[in-house]
Amino acid sequence: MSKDRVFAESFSQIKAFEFDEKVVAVFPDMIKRSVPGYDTILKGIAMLAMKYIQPNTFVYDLGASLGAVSLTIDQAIGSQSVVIHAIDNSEPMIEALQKSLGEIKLNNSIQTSLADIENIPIKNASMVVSNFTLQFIPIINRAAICQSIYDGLEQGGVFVLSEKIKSSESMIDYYHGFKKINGYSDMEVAQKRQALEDSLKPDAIEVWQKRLEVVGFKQIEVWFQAFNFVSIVAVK
Ligand code: GEK
Repeated sequence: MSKDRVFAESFSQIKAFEFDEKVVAVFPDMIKRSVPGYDTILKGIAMLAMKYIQPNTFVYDLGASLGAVSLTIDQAIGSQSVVIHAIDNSEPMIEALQKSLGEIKLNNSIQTSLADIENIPIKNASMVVSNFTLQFIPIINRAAICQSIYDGLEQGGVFVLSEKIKSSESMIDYYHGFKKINGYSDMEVAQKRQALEDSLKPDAIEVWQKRLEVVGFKQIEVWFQAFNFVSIVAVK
């Protein structure tokens, strides 16, 4: 696995963070060292997939990146004639995902789309997952996407939403300590924080819970939290 050194050099000017070729090449290492509990969250998604996915339905992996969620779900549920829609608007991500899908045997079908998740229709879904993606959508558009997810789910279907959340300065400080333990320098942490400033806008957990309630979800539970990272399960 190639090591993430994207912010290891000192830059005189920090460009906005992008999911470009440089990031794609180190993405598995980056996400594991940056998201507390990433592997546990994938296991939780596998468990929820086994519980909620119905045969012959659609599953949506919003902001699929290199397909970790789609592949985990496919493995977890076995052959169920499900179509997993893996959607991402980064061309290098989708190209790398397509390449790796060509090399493995799947139980179900994974269909990749290079698209903005704000423009894709969601229908006949038994599971929708956004594993750290809605945080990149403009805040003003988040309610509408939650509504389209709710509307596209079958009754009894599940939405799993993982997000970096707005939190206290002390929690952010603890999180930066976690990144240092994972081998990032102070400079890398500071430069990444600056690069993400405009693109990743965290909402408070209460804001997310309310938004999910307003669109119609009845059972909304936080099933994972570490530092300023959470994963919520919402059932229709
Ligand atoms: C994982 N889920 O490994 N439309 C489509 N894709 C988008 C959009 C958008 N509007 N905005 C951002 N993305 C993955 C990790 S990463 C999280 C998800 C992170 C895509 C973007 O290109 C990137 O691949 C992904 O969402 C977010 O479980 O890097 O913090």
